[in-house]
Amino acid sequence: MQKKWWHEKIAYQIYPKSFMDGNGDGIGDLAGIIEKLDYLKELGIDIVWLSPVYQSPFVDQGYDISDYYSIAEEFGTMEDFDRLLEEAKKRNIDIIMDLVINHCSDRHEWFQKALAEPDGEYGEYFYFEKGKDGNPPSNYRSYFGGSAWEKVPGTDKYYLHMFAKEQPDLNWENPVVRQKLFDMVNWWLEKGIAGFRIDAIINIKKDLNFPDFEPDGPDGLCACTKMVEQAEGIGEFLGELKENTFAPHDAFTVGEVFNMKEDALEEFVGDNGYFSSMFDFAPHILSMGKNGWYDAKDINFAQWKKAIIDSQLNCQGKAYLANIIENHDEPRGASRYLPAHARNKEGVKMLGTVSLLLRGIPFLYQGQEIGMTNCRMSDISEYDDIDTRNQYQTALDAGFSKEEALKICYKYSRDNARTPMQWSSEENAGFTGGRPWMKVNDNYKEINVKDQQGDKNSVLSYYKKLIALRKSPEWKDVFVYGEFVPEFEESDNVFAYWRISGEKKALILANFGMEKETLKLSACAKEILLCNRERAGNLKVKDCIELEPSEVLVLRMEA
Ligand code: TEU
Ligand code: CA
Repeated sequence: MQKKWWHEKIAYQIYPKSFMDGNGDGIGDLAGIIEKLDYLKELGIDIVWLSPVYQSPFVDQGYDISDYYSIAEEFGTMEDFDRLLEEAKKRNIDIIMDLVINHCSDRHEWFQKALAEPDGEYGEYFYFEKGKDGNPPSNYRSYFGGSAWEKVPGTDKYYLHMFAKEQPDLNWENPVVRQKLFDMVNWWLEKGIAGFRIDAIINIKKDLNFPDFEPDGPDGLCACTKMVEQAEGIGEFLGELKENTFAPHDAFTVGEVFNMKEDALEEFVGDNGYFSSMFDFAPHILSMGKNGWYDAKDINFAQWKKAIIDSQLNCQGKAYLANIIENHDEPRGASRYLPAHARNKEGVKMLGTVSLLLRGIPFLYQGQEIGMTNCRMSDISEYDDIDTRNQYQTALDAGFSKEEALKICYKYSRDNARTPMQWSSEENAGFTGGRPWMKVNDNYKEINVKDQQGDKNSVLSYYKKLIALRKSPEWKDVFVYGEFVPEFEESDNVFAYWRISGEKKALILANFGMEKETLKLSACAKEILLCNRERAGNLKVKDCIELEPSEVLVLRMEA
């Protein structure tokens, strides 16, 4: 593969509303992010992805944009944004924005104009379709539940919204819409951002016949993704987007791509792909329920390990994926991928190690580096997320009690990752001097940045070492470009792999089991590069290694 400027980078996702409040109104903001740039620098971060900071009514936390050219007043001003760019640049940190162009907000000027004159120019910016025999045009269920079609008031038409009804889908078939979006993307790139994380992008291509499908749930509807999966021709849109915007700026782009057609990997993210990279969601989709969170399955170690290994092997030499443990749509990895006995400091370090040393660009999510966990809420009203409310209701409709439905949210809610960042053991975890917009996790006194900064055995201190190892001049080539080779694949408890670049070889060994594991190595271990426990520096038996439960080792192996 061709080398690219971003291959060696470590990225970090900020969820602005919950990162740091700079002005005491209880909501995170740009000033707060600026305050914490030194913290990110010290951690070893090179690229910051900002979840949406555009003007928005926040029905879906900023993923419903009402003006692509302004900053939400909750977060600050365009001057604050420019200052953020400048301050980041001083520290050699690149900023990438969230690009939400499958849909906009129903408060966006385009949609307002479309509603005012459905048959006019702006009606063509959206999918306005006639209903069928008094019903919506088709039987699609939106991502957030209920029909994906909503009546256009005063007409016999419906508009399509794959997500909330306040998020009307933009009509990508209309060249005027595409041009306006391209202009906007270029405007931001010219401002000096380094690229974008691209939201829900697979949804931009529709099957314009909007066919009905066999219902797949008790609501009699079918997932709108069915239509997306059979729509042909997304490549033309994505190619045009890239050529008109990203390519001339040499931008870094990472796609949020679900439901991609098989074999489209290189077309999407190969050397000449539409995007630089895309997230590897293979481990995350394992626990997706058929009808919702209520029938979601716990992660099974063997399946999880296999999903990661398969992705790694599948993209080797073809693509460079973006690896995550969690993001703003997922529960916390520490509460999800670790078996119960390993849900502790050492386990969190182990999970971080096996993830960050994979081939691909690591994206940390705020709080992951201190081991933040899911948050227990005492009532559904404590949740803000639109999808959590929907999933709670779906569980009730399926016959679960309120208590059970709440438990389900505790496991899977998107708000698990959206509680305020835990900066210190002070009030509100040091996130705000005001009243936080969302509950702070009760465990902030045990899990917070400040305490971990002063503790050389903390998760945070370990993450710094881990990132430093990955970026070290000596090991960079191995961890960035080296081959990935799984090891001890048949083991029920051990996750292990090699990273190999020429003569240089590293072996990563992690024991997710409850018992000690003795591993017979196929080569001699020369040195411990990193370990999450105290080990007396030297290796006793060099071709045979004992691993304690929740222990992870990164070894330099004989050439
Ligand atoms: O998510 C897109 C997506 O496809 C969903 O799988 C989403 O993860 C799911 O609804 C989770 O419950 C993106 C954003 O990451 C998400 O935050 C937004 O809500 C969504 O797009 C709409 O913009
Ligand atoms: Ca604020």
